Amino acid sequence: MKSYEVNFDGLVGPTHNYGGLSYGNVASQSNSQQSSNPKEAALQGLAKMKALMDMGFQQGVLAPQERPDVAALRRLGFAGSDAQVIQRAAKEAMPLLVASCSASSMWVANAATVSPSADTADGRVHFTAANLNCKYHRSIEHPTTSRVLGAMFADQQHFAHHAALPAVAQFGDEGAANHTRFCRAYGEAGVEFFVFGRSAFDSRYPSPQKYPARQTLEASRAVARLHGLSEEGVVYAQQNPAVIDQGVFHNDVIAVGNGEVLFYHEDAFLDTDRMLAELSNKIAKVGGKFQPVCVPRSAVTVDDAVRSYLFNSQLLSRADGSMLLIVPEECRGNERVWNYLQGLTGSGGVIREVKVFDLKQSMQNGGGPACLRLRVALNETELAAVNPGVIMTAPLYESLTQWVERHYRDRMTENDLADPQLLLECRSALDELTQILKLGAVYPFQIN
Ligand code: SUG
Repeated sequence: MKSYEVNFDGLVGPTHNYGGLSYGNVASQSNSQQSSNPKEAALQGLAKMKALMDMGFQQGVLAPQERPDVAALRRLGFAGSDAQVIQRAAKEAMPLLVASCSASSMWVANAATVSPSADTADGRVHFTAANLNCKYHRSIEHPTTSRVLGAMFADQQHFAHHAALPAVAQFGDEGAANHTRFCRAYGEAGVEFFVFGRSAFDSRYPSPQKYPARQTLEASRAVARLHGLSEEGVVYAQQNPAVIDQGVFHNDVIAVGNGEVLFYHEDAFLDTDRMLAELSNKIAKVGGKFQPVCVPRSAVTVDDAVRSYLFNSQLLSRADGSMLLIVPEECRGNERVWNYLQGLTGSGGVIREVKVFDLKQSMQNGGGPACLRLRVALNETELAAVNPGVIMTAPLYESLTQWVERHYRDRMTENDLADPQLLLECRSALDELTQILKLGAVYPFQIN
């Protein structure tokens, strides 16, 4: 049976702004308070989806969340009508209003961890929504994420959904941003690679000194258990705490894997040799031949990686077995990175082509091509069971583009977030979106 990797990209929501909300994420902090352009952000994301679809890849779309999150503000004690809740938050606690307006759900690599049916004990595709509990503005995403994923992958014969892990730092879980799967073919059993930043219960693992390690070993192990993965099908590795302190807040800022290939920076992990040997052995047991591609620090520094987002790229398999790397424009802007990429594609290795995309609106908040997509490996039968409303087609691209043109503002600052009119605009846009994507009622304003 045929199988595919389907990339579901997050559609950027209408409140996209630069809130400076993510301590440890260099771009988010350095662009704090700049004015953003939600319309441009959404169109840049849609252009990437369309381009990948046109290249013959399977492409889907994941809906944004209801923002401002008035219900979240009510839980923090702001009362009255919806407009009053927003006005009171703006007056008394602007940072909380900004957090409740974040369009951060666009970075769907953090929405969930997904295990394909070939790896799981019950032969279903498993999803665990990420609790994202390291940052308040992201911790409020998972209930809606679960409803949206449930509406996209509704068939219980093929899809199993798990609620987010307990919302405490000891089970900090950032979803697929710290998870990669290696396999010979998408429909065959693979090896799932979980990368954590620290251990909550075992002090033998070192922690970063400056910035938070968002993912714990205990969270990764819990997800593997929930998904029914076998011991033989899993490898755990620790992120180098020194790179977290340089701004590598997720492993997908310093490594990306696909098929039998791991493209990573020399400084990405602790105990790298042991990890590579374990990956090689376990991948061999499922019939694959592991191909690590290490980028030396002499060619690209960790700082280059953080600024250019070289590793936050999409590594895609082409029909001839070679691979294509989708990188952000910022890679072309960094001489060392760009030189490295020219050498890489010209070397006769597995990565043969690089395609560049302008994703500046998302990049300025620390979200590159890989952050914007959730990978779901599906066989033909499972793909047929996905809600067809969320699979990208030329007509869907057209209607989403027109929807963005109709509803989105082209400029957003902190002051705009305090405008109660914005809430009405967003709700009417999202109400229409759920019809376009055939999701049913998934947002709090549609349910309560
Ligand atoms: O969680 N930025 C996101 C970026 C997530 C990137 N995802 C992956 N690497 N997979 C974060 O730090 C910034 C929001 C603001 O500051 O307005 C933000 O949430």
